[in-house]
Amino acid sequence: MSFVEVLPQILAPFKGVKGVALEEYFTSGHRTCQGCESALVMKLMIKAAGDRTIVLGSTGCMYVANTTYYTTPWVVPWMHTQLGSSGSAALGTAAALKALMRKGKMKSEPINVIAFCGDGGGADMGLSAISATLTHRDYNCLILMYDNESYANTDIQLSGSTPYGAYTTFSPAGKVKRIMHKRWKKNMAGMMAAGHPECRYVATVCPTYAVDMMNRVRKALTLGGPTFIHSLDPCPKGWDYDPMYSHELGEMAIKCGIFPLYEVEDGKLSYYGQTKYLVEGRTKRLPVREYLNRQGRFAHFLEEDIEYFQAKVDEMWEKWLLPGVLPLTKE
Ligand SMILES: Cc1ncc(C[n+]2csc(CCOP(=O)(O)OP(=O)(O)O)c2C)c(N)n1
Ligand code: SF4
Ligand SMILES: [Mg+2]
Repeated sequence: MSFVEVLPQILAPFKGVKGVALEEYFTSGHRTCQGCESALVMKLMIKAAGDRTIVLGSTGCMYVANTTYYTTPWVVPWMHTQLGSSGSAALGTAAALKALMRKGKMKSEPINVIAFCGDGGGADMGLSAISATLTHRDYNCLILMYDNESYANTDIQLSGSTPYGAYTTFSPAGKVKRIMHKRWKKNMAGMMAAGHPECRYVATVCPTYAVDMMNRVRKALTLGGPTFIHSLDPCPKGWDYDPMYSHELGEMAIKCGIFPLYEVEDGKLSYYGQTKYLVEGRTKRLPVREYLNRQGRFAHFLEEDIEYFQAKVDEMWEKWLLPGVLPLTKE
């Protein structure tokens, strides 16, 4: 039996909006909320990947609202997988393709495998499966975690990715206890980058910056091996704002430095987009106040809560060994 190496697809970066492919593979037929940025992530992700792609989706809004009985917006092969299993679904599919090609049961060609998960399914429930997949250098698969900062599909419960103090159905603000959720958000991309030496590529993205986002997906797929992308997706329902402000909130999250944009390729870190300007001192970080005030989930915040939030973000930038990426401090 001869060994067949399954090469990744070579996907050159899109050069600006005009260079973006016109074809859509996530079309009409979904029932996500108006202004849902996670749906936009799906659309951009598959536009970037192209039609020779298999998409695997773990349970969550992007499964449930996208596959209402007999309807789906997906034009490429798509499969639902269990909530915590985006990692195993990605690895299993990549391994199956490789085996079928090795046995001559299907044509040997590069096929993208992308498994997506929400923050509940990825940063909490499926963390071990994602971690395991990122140790398998021999398989080409991308795991994309779309982070709407809650278990949204089951009515906005708190996840490890929910920001400090946010109102969720598990952390409602009350008269006795104003702040129910006192933990800082999990650092998912930093954790994946720092802890998985076999993982070729980790990136953070935000769909507000669509071309940048698509080019990170294209780079991950082109590099091959196991790769991971974390996107921050404003969610009008969970974050409680008018859907018309989705893009604006994404932009503010980046410009406030709450969610730094960076990529780690074979262990080498580089910042990009607005975050690069912040790191280079070309622009100043916006205060978090307006970002918080624009969202109903922080409506119970008093001045001291805003100040605490700001101090924590300042710490990410001023004290962390790699600003916004690695929460270690030097002696
Ligand atoms: C093992 C398991 N536990 C609980 C559920 C119920 N459930 C379905 S979707 C969902 C929320 C998932 O949250 P997240 O992964 O963040 O995706 P989102 O809904 O926010 O898009 C939950 C808890 C389930 N489907 N499977
Ligand atoms: S609840 Fe949030 S993530 Fe879910 S469909 Fe609505 S906007 Fe999208
Ligand atoms: Mg979620």
